[in-house]
Amino acid sequence: MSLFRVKTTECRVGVVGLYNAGKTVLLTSLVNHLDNHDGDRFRLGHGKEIQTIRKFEILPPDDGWAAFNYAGFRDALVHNGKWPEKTRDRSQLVCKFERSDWTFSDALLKLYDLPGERLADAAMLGREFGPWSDHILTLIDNDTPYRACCAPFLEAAGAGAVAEADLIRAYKLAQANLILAYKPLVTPSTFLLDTKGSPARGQTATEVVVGRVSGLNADAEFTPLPARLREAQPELAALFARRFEAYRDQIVVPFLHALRSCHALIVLVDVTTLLAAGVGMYDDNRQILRDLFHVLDPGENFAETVGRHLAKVFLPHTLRPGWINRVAFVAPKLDLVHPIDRDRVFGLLKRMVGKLAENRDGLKAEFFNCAAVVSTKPLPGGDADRALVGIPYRSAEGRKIPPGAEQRFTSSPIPDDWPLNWRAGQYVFPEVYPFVPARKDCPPDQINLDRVLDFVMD
Ligand SMILES: Nc1nc2c(ncn2[C@@H]2O[C@H](COP(=O)(O)OP(=O)(O)OP(=O)(O)O)[C@@H](O)[C@H]2O)c(=O)[nH]1
Ligand SMILES: [Mg+2]
Repeated sequence: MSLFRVKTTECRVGVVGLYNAGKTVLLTSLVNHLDNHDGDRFRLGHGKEIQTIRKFEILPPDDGWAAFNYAGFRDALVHNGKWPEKTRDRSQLVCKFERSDWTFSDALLKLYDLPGERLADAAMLGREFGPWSDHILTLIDNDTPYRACCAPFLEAAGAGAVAEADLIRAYKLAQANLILAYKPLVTPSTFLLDTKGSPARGQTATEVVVGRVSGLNADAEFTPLPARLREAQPELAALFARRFEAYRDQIVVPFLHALRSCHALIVLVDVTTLLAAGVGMYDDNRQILRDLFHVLDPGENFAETVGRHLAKVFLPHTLRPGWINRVAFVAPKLDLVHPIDRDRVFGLLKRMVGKLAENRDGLKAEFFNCAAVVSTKPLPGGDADRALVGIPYRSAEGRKIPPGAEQRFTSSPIPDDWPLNWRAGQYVFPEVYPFVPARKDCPPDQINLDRVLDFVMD
């Protein structure tokens, strides 16, 4: 520590978003840029002057947390041209460094990664079984595609008296229909990604349900229960309530408490996937973020603002209280969109989640369009048909293909505003292999990732 660096400023940042939104890639690229910082390629301090990072080191994670596998992800990206594997459990990366624009303090940054599937359970926090059931059933009732997917369950739950096994079977079929309709609000989320990290697979609902559980394990399954059934079958209601509570305490509480104690959140909203997957995924993503903001309650009142500033100056970082007062909303994978459309991605992001931020008192929110690992180039002269160049990752039929030569592909034009309705497949943004220089100390090209970090560490 230099003579003037008399303290450490701890900054806890949670990264959240639906599965496949780009959280793990963003974190891997971010840490790679901090580890091998080049002030020209990763401009901190709001870009006014070139800033430097010194003495970067990775520290062990806090108790109870698995370490984020930065070295493994970075190695796979570089040497095998592989994107990181999907996240199966929550993890944390702790690192320490000095920033040239921070004169009196060095930085202790704690970053949290979790599987996107778990966000669908956010509504369980702070709710008992009855209110959670009502919340989920109201969502189903008021959404036509949801009602259609959940028809088997609604029918079973509407019968006079129901057997536990029939209800669970019907709910699992309904959840499988949701997965096949690209609707991510699947809860309990262990149906989609079980506690061992194995994801649901299959082409039909009957295939998807094989071996899946709706709860902690096969002996602790539950479903939401309508108020009428909770009254008519109190033993079943009590049994499901016990299983729900065990699930909530083991699966949901640990990661939501960790997120709640963060100073800042990076909320990824994958605009390209929402356009590609249809209006149902857009609606669910908004609902999931609404539920998440309800339980995390970001923002602060005047007393908390004063308390936070005082604590920053007078308390050691280990005793400093934490609550979320900054949220960076990020539209990732910007390199999959042609440069002439990139401002529109920013516009769509703001349009979709702007209210979420506005409605919170004392919350500082900013919006970014961003690429963590730029893996395409615009084709010169290809503006009119949005032509890009990259190494294709999937065939036209959606099968993964081995890495080959760079190819020209086109991405869909981005609309000025969200359409009123659109179907899956109407917009296409082909996946590409990552482009990461083999030289380990040369991080990938990024767009606006530096601005995101600047904002959340401010
Ligand atoms: N071209 C491009 N693709 C990206 C970028 N970031 C993510 N992707 C793509 O998005 C996929 C998912 O990224 P992840 O970071 O694993 O997503 P995640 O949010 O961690 O997903 P879960 O672990 O399932 O919650 C990757 O496999 C890439 O195909 C990017 O900056 N550029
Ligand atoms: Mg991940």
